[in-house]
Amino acid sequence: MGHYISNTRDLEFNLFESLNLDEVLSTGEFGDLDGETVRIILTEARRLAEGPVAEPFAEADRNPPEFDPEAHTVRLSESLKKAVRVWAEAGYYRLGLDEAVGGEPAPLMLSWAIRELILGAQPVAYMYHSGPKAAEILYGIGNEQQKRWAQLAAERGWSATMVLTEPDAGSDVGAGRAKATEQADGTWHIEGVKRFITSADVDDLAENIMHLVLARPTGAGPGTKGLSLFFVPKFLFDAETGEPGERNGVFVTNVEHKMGIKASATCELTFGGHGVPARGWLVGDVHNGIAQMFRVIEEARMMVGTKAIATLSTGYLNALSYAKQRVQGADMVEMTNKDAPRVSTMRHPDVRRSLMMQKAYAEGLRAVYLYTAAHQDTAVARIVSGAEPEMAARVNDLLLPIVKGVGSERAYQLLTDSLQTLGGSGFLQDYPIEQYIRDSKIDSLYEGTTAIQSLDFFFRKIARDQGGALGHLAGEITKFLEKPEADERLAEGRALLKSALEDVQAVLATLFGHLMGAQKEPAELYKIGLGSVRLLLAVGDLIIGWQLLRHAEIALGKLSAIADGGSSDIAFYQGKVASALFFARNVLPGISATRAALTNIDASIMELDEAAF
Ligand code: ST9
Ligand code: FAD
Repeated sequence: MGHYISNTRDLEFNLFESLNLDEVLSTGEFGDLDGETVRIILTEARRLAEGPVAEPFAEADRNPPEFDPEAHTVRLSESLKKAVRVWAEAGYYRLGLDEAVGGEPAPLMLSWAIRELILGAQPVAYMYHSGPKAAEILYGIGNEQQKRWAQLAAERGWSATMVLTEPDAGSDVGAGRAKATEQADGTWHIEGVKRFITSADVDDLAENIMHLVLARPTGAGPGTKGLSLFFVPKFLFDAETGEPGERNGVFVTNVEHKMGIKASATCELTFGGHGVPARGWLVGDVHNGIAQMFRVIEEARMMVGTKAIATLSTGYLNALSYAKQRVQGADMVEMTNKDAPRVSTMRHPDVRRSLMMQKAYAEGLRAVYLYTAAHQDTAVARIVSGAEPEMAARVNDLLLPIVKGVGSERAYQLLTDSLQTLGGSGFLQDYPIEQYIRDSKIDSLYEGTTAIQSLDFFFRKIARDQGGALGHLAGEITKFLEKPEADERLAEGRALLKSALEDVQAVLATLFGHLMGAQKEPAELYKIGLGSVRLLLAVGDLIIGWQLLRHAEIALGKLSAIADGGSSDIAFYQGKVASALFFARNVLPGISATRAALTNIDASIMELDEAAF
């Protein structure tokens, strides 16, 4: 068996039983795609992901990209390239992609469900194949000529990068110094050094690379608003056919050695430093770089969160499989009987506690990213939460830092529990979990660290939105709590969810108090900075708890409808009910502790002399 264990049963549950995919498809918004076809697609994509795509996971890790400093090229392992090609040729990436760049109509929640499979099986393969998505974005924001180039790029299978970070500009993108100088022919010359650029070279996976680059035009102002977005191809190309020609002046000048995702080429990229100008084209003929780049960033943040969640899911399922087989010790109730039969570790309460926590977070976070994806299509959002198009976009915006920030933090935290389930064996490279942990640590770092996600969440997604999207979600949670026909068996879970909602509202009220207070006393802002990550995690737990209880209610309904006592679905639905109640009883009360800690935030550490740390 390969390393990757998918959970397509849960994906189907989310899509069909929770998010009403059949009703969504019956609107006709997505052509003649039907439920049966979706199930076949999921089965086939799973087969590919668990099979040839997952196969070189460890090998690609042990044989990372090799950099040739003379030629400025990167060599990738052959087996990894094969996995990338297998996935690309299967064409699942076309689902939900704009038809103008070769896509096919499909709800984005289906597209993300399929992306979970590759992100769990071989995440770097997904990244090496970001070209079509980049082409879609360029098509959306480019001028007429650039739209045509985006189509050529998609047809010809070019790959892509997003190029923001510099040695002195990481979280603070606005500190970027790469400069752009306009030429007489309307093109631009880009100069500067960017670092940590993913897939800046892809060996022979693609004939050309579209670098989407932020740089500051001569005379432009400071900060992010002074940055513009440039399309900089690796090779200059025939504008009509896309046929690559001369080498453009953008070269890989280093490849990093990393803790994880070693198979991903993380490169230093130098523009205009090798005697050849790096020619770029101003995207859309407008100087609006940061807003344009955020189209790419939003896509990538969703990807990173889904990657983390996919990894947690396969980590949990690997741990579960091990615990069912590993025999060690006696059942606790027989702990004094030295002749008692030995049992599998799955019988030990602490192993069960840990596995149930992993299951609850893996499935709860899956529900959250798919609920978010449901708000990326207006027709779907209306069915799922009654959100009109404008509100659907705001809900998606609000949830992105949860998917990315909470998804990555919880996945890394819980994956250490997956490893622990295997005891010492988990520490070995014979099992995939040590690699999962190394590979997933990056998810809380790139695309904006967790601190950055939390600030985005509070200041932009809540305060600037005047609580609109949050109010919509809170309204949905309240509707669930007050449903007249609610199942009594979930009464305790509902009560715990209700107090979690109240706790989160109290934390928000406290932080808003500091925001108001900052008008008179700017240092009040520190209190928000000291509490924002805990707020993000608390809201994440609240939404996970709500989604799990919603799922439990659906499961209880299904259980009473199942006549055949032998159905394998019985265990699946029972698991849904058990994990929802477990999460409500064991995690949601923790939000009260966050409330207590944040009610009276002590900001004195901001006054403390650095020498005292
Ligand atoms: C990275 C890549 O880490 C990781 C791996 C990628 C693998 C894929 C590689 C291939 C990609 C190819 C592309 C294909 C497509 C994608 C496929 C994915 C696989 N929402 O608050 P202000 C805008 S890359 C929307 O004042 P500051 C907005 O226009 C490196 N827009 O910010 C706003 O103006 P306004 C990732 C937002 O204080 C303007 O920014 N690096 C949002 O100037 C200014 O806003 C990071 O993520 C938003 N949430 O700057 C940097 N926020 O207000 C992290 C801002 O008028 N740092 N805008 O609307 C930050 O995010 C900072 O908070 C900051 C602060 C830079 C925004
Ligand atoms: P810093 O910004 O120096 O942050 C250091 C610490 O300070 C963090 O804990 C951070 O949370 C905290 N911090 C910083 N500012 C604040 C603040 N205002 N408030 C609170 N805390 C703060 N970039 C690209 O452009 N393209 C890519 O393709 C790409 N791929 C990458 C791949 C890898 C493997 C890696 C490691 C990075 C990649 N990056 C890429 C860069 C990545 O996005 C940055 O590393 C990230 O944004 C953080 O920037 P930094 O590393 O400079 O950390």
